[in-house]
Amino acid sequence: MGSETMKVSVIGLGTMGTALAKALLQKNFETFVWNRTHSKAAALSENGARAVSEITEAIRQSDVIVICVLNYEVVKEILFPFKSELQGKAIINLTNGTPAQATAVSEFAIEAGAEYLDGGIMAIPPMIGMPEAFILYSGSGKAFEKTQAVTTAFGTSQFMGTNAGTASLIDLALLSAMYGMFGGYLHSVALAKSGCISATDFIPVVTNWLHAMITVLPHFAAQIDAKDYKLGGVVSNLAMNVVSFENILEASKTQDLQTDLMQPIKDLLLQANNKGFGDDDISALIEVIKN
Ligand code: FVH
Repeated sequence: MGSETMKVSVIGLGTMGTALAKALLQKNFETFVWNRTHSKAAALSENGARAVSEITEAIRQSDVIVICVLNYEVVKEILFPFKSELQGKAIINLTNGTPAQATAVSEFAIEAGAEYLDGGIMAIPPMIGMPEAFILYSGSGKAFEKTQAVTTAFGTSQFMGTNAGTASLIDLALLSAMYGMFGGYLHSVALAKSGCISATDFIPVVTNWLHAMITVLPHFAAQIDAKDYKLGGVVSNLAMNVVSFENILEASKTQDLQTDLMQPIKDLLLQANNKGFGDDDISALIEVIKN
């Protein structure tokens, strides 16, 4: 179905929901919008959206329901009372949550006779509508096929399979990588600034370093998949990293910095060292993280 024939409702018009609705309007979808705070829906009328004041109306008007709200508690509050209205609809839930929450909403949708697609948005609102906006989906393959014009309007999509929880899992995995990098970066800036190097001057140094370290990840990935942390040759043995961490912690304390971000990594490295992974690459730390 093309954008000229498909009606889409967007439920939730926060920063992200508004960007999603605008992307649909740009592609000429007939777009219905509902938000708890009605003024946000009314504001989108200027862009051609059809603001509705009742959730039931948003559901009844369209074949495709996009929901993007604060969390899954809100998703349930909004959708669960209208189970009988959802028969035959395709639901695309782009709210951030856990795999278990995605699975629970998927089960509800299937019982209601709807097709359910769970999505993880790996982009910020200004990117929506551009190819750089990468969105992971999982759940109903039929819904993914049927709504391809909609998902393409949002950005670049990747279908991760029929387990509704997979998109959330990978979303959270990618966010973990991001928060780890942000946390490490912020600690590194605090150290640099304690030596009177401005955050701006530090940028080329730190970004060059992070780019270089990203190239080591495929080496670690091969070791992790093989459970052989010497595979391909050890580049950064774990025992040596424990010592580096002691230096980071000691210097940070001397510079009067909190070490709360870094201390847990040192503790995990020590655990791995004590378990006999000292001669292995630092990728062996995954054996401790896996519990
Ligand atoms: N913005 C971002 O950078 C990230 C990018 C990746 C994906 N996330 C996830 O998207 C979901 C929505 O995020 P958002 O940025 O739109 O969030 P807000 O601007 O804070 O809007 C929240 C919307 O949720 C509505 N809402 C909250 N509580 C209720 C409730 N009890 N009943 C009904 N609606 C509720 C809120 O309504 P209102 O306050 O305007 O009335 C907004 O529509 C989120 O999962 C991110 O993790 C965004």
